[in-house]
Amino acid sequence: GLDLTQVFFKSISNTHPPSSTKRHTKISVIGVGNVGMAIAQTILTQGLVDELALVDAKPEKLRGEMMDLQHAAAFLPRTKIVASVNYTVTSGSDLCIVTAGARQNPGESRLNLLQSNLAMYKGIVPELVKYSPESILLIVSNPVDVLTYVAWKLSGFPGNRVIGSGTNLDSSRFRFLIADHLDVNAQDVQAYIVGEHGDSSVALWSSISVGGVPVLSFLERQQIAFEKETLEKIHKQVVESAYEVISLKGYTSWAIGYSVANLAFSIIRDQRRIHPVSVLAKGFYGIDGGDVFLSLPAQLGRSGVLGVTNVHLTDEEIQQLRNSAKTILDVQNQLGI
Ligand code: 6V0
Repeated sequence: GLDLTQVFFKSISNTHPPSSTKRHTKISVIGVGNVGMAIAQTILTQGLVDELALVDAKPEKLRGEMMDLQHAAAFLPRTKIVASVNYTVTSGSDLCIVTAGARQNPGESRLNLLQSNLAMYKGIVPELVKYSPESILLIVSNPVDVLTYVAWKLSGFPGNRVIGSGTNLDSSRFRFLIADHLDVNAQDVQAYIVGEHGDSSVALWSSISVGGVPVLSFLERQQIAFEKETLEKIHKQVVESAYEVISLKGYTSWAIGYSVANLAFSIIRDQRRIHPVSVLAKGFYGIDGGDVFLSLPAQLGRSGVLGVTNVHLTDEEIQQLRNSAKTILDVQNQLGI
């Protein structure tokens, strides 16, 4: 019969040099729920990888989501999209993003999800390691800090290759609210929330700046009524915002999608940008007492975590960070892994 491919490409293939030697890049997303799909679609819009693999426990939903994304091919940078309940499909991934797991019901805390998600991770992480032994693991399921520790333990990977999305999302919520308050662009607001992704997170007030202007000292110098109260309200709003969105729409998806795709970009494209993400924190900022993952401003690149920046913390901030570490360690110690 007629080989359409040959007919179509006959005249073109001879005039082009052999295809480039550019490395094939691949990301796998485990769990195609609200969060996994928001991440997957944002990655696609960025043309970040050559191949995107999706895995979920529900084959029909998985196939439906794969087809729905594939049907957008005419509007997107070219990306091969594959999906299976079998982990062979993830083979050779540069980055594996895990979003599988139970999510919070309205009013439920993140820590409450631990037992069911722990059992799930015992099934997922060894499979990812088997098919992509050189990959970087990026953990999103909650409670994200403890599950990042779990993934590190189960994978046997070095600490620099296991990262939790951590307070990257909290920090972007923080930047939005500060920007909204000051009527500036959120991209010009530098502000970090560190520690646990959740109720004990720590806002680093002393390092907030807008367009290079340190906010706190500026306000003090200008003798503008000190806005500490407003700022504290903003942090409280950040902590409550996930609960609020969940009670309103049932889950969160768009902001976590963009925030994780942004991390994936920094890693795959070796951007060496600094993100507040969950990393092996033992030894930093006086955190001791055990191997604990929590968010610190970390530099990310092609080999994962390149380092942790030395932000100046006030004594109060250091104390809060240690308390946050203790909250996570207390949970971890009950895991028995
Ligand atoms: P969802 O919409 O219920 O999706 C979860 C998906 O996981 C479903 O499609 C399930 O079929 C799938 N799944 C269940 N078990 C397995 C398994 N063993 N293997 C593969 N897939 C499986 O939940 P949603 O997408 O809303 O949330 C996913 C997780 O992300 C939850 O744990 C959330 O708490 C967490 N989030 C973390 C955030 C962060 O900032 N780190 C932010 C938002 C949500």
